[in-house]
Amino acid sequence: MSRRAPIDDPGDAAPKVSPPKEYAAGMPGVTTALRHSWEQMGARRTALTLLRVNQKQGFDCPGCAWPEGDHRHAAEFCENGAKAVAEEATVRRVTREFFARHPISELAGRSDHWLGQQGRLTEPMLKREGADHYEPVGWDEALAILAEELTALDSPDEAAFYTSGRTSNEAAFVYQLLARAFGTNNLPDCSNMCHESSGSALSETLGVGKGSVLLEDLHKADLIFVVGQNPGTNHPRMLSALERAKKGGARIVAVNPLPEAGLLRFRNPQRPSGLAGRGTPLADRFLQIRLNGDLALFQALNRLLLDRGAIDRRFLDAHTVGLEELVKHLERLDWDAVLEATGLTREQIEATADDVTRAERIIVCWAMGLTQHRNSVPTIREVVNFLLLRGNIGRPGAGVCPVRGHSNVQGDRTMGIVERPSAAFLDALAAEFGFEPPREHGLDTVRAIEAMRDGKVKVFLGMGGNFVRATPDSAVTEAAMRSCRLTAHVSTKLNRSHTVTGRRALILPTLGRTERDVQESGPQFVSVEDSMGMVHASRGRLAPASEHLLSEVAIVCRLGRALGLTGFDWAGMERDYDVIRNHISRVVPGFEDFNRRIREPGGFVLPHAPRDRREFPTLVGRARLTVNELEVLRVPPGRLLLQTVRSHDQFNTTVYGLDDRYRGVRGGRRVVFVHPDDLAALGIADGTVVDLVGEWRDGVERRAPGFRTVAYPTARGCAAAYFPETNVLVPLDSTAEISNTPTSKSIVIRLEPAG
Ligand SMILES: Nc1nc2c(c(=O)[nH]1)N[C@H]1C(S)=C(S)[C@@H](COP(=O)(O)OP(=O)(O)OC[C@H]3O[C@@H](n4cnc5c(=O)[nH]c(N)nc54)[C@H](O)[C@@H]3O)O[C@H]1N2
Ligand SMILES: Nc1nc2c(c(=O)[nH]1)N[C@H]1C(S)=C(S)[C@@H](COP(=O)(O)OP(=O)(O)OC[C@H]3O[C@@H](n4cnc5c(=O)[nH]c(N)nc54)[C@H](O)[C@@H]3O)O[C@H]1N2
Ligand SMILES: [Mo]
Repeated sequence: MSRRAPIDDPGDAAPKVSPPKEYAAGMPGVTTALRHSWEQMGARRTALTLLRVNQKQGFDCPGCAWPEGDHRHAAEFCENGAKAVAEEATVRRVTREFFARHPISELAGRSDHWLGQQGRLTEPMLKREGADHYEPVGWDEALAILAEELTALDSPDEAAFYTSGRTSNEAAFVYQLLARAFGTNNLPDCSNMCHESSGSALSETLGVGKGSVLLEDLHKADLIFVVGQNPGTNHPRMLSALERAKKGGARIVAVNPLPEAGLLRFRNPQRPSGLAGRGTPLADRFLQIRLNGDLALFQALNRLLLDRGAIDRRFLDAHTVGLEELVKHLERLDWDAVLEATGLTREQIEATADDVTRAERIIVCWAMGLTQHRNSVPTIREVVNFLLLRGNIGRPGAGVCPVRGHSNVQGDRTMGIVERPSAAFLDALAAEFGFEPPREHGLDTVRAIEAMRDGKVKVFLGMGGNFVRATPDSAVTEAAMRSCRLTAHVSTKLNRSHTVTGRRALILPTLGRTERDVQESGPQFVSVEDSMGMVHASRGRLAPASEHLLSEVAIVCRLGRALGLTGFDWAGMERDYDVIRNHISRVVPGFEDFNRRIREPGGFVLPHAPRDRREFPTLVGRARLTVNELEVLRVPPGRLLLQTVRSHDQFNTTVYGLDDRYRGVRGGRRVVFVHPDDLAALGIADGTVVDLVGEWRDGVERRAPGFRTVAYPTARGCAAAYFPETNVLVPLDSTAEISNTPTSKSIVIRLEPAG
């Protein structure tokens, strides 16, 4: 690890800090959105592009997976959606001259922000063995090299096919088909680092690994929990739904170690009064929980519901198993452990239970604050217990709401991007295409890194994403990538993964959501599935960033041909995406008559048995209440528990800018938020520059150098800093039970004054 700050962000060393904001969006949000867009696109392109985001004839916002309502505003986007669009629709370009000027070794020292600012990739590039530069290469040659390296492997399982969650349904479907036709289920994806824990917990307990609520349910709920989520930054349009729920009388309970601005107050930029007014207070109750305290909190609430006889016996008898064991377990609840784990008082928890017993329709929303801990799966199972106890699944205004990240991460899974496919899915694929797909389970993200490290995976192909920056244990992961024979990335923008290469490397530039996709049969559209199981079409209108771009679908189909995978209609699927959709309609349940229904305005909603019929397709045919052991995560004295979060100015590894407006940070990202009393106890002043040093059982020193301490009202004993700068601290083998998700929200660290 180098101790120097990134060479191109001089301001990064000295961020300016002011008190955090108490409300989200409103006028500052609108002006920031427009400033970013103008900088990247100019005024005319800004107007043309932003007006088409999330419209029924437009393109799906490439930002988050929050659904669009039925009544769309002319401007159905948010500040951060606008930044995501501007990032893609930018007029800046990365050309062959750029790569001639900048050796790869130099690019590897640039910050994520600088790399992203260079603009859109314009033509395929190849790094030959031993070279320190990328050079232009034609598509045919690029795909021939990829095919040659894949074919030369001793086994198809020596390849890994990664996917990030922006890939459309059509591209995802052909991509998983290609991997399986080639012979492997090695399909790691960003979900492995994201909502895998939710999928694991929900499939086991409810039989479906997705959320059970629609947007209108949020409007009808009378109590909404927002747990481990920062919607003001990451799902800004969710605030409109919460505001509407409140107008209808709902109460909101926010559970978070940080007093996030978006949870406290909201000024709706879609309404004139929202720009200047005081805005709507959102959270009625703010539970400032310690990191990792949520299992304890929900267990305590469940115990109180039992004590008060406030459970729905009829529902439980008719639809669930496991009540007796759960009751026995909760009777032994250790309140001291609950208070220690949560950092809350018994009164706060009792008062929350009062909210619960008064509510008829409850929804629990959550995101990464619940999914990225060692005990995430048990924690989410306990949330399911909580909802089941009062019959809050499968009726209007109630249910589970894991809020997804990438705009099509849920759809990619539905299309078969999963390393452990079900037998039913493989059977359907076999029947449709007349081949025998591999049955052995493949590698998830963490296992793929281990396999590269151990020389067992030698070719890496990334469909989008930024693998070396998004994954944990940066030093280990970078070495693993460098040991590959070939690393190749289908990308829109330059990122760090292009600079940490195997012996040979390829950059395969592709169309973005905002762009026209014209194939031999004419203009194409693609489809996506949002966080609530709504499937709809997305059509780009802008001219492609370069004439040399291919769509993701075209790249995959041409690779299929280059690999000589016969018996698949690669050319036909590339020519006309309707052909792909016809295949999907026969393979994936819920997509019957896909081509007709996707053309209906607004699309269609996928079936969800628990939501629609209170049927639970688990192994036992009923919803399962589960017994989850409460273990308090104790941190040694003088240490803190660190969570790694997003600033307001980034999309995962894409850094838009160096500000985090709501948290009061400007002009820098190397900050660590710590409670003032913890700083005092450690004898470290606010504003001191420290190294963050990870402590893990393997004794390896993991150090993230040069972070400015910021005294901040977070929960005691907890710290927060931004990812990806802190990924170096997340040990590769520190993962969640069952889901194997890196524990990016609970890392034990110490602060060392920088030398
Ligand atoms: N603008 C923008 N939008 C995005 C993204 C982006 O980077 N930028 N990323 C997209 C993606 S892929 C995803 S997955 C989502 C992520 O959306 P979020 O999950 O909102 O993202 P994080 O920044 O990881 O924030 C985690 C939140 O959980 C809280 N938290 C952390 N640990 C705990 C805990 O133990 N308990 C509780 N109760 N709370 C905790 C943190 O304080 C923080 O508020 O957003 C998506 N949308
Ligand atoms: N420490 C820590 N680590 C984390 C997290 C955390 O909270 N803390 N969060 C995790 C989560 S939730 C996630 S989802 C992962 C994200 O992991 P990834 O999905 O791998 O990362 P992104 O930063 O979203 O990927 C950005 C890149 O995608 C490419 N791209 C953008 N649009 C397109 C497109 O339309 N097509 C193609 N082909 N490429 C495109 C661009 O080149 C861009 O540089 O990170 C995880 N890592
Ligand atoms: Mo995510």
